Amino acid sequence: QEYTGIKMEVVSWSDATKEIESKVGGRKVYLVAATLRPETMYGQTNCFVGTAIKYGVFAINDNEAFVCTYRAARNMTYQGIMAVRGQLHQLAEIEGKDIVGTKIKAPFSVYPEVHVLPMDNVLATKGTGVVTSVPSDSPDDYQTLMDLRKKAEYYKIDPSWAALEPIPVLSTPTYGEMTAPALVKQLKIQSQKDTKQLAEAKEIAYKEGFYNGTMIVGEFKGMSVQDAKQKVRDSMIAQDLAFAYAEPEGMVVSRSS
Ligand code: ZZB
Repeated sequence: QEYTGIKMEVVSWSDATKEIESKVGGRKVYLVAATLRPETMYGQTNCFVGTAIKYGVFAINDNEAFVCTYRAARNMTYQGIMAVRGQLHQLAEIEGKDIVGTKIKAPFSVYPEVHVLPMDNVLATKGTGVVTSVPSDSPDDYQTLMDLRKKAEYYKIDPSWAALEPIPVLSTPTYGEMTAPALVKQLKIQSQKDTKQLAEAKEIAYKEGFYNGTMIVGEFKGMSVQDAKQKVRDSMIAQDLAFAYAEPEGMVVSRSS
């Protein structure tokens, strides 16, 4: 599984993670989100972590550090991402619930800065354990964002962190410019706990976006999603806003299986 690792630079830590700053040796710190949809990055409104997941802060070199699961960092040491092959240098450990509220940059997004929010369905065993959120095109992201808005207090978030509106990124003949909200409505999904319907919605959204989608924002506006996908990815990587991250064979656990 070839992901794109999106580098979301920390702008300001949440109250519960303020002490991290003293542990990173002046490095720039990035939350790293693994995505299969680099072409949708224009529509990021927030980022998700699992509240019960443990994350590490790992040095990449003298200047940069990544926040992700230990498992993902370990994999990265064999992919030329860290300075020394096979060697992991952990600077700190953080719990997902504490990262919530941190403000980070969202590269290529219409919204330059976004907040970290909690999601029930983040898997510690997939990608980096950090998920960037594109509510226009990901049913899971859209539904979770709606849940958070409805029950901000229950989820222990400041409502303003979930206030950014979904941005139309691509257009499809069947679902228009907001594929995810359209599918959530059509499949009568009520909350992020409706995991079966969400898996189905995700499948449909992937296919519809990939085979029939046209970009309606950004540098590749007017281009088919099939053609734009790699170009957006290459552009992000060339600007050092992203990198290739592969999940070793047999380690991929899909929410839909
Ligand atoms: C942004 C994005 C925009 C995504 C979209 C999807 C969609 P898959 O196919 O099951 O491998 N993801 C990544 N890591 C995790 C995790 N640890 N736990 C839960 N979800 C995770 O799914 C890959 C996608 O699942 C990734 O691509 C990421 O969300 C999420 F418009 O990144 B995506 C129709 C989907 N649309």
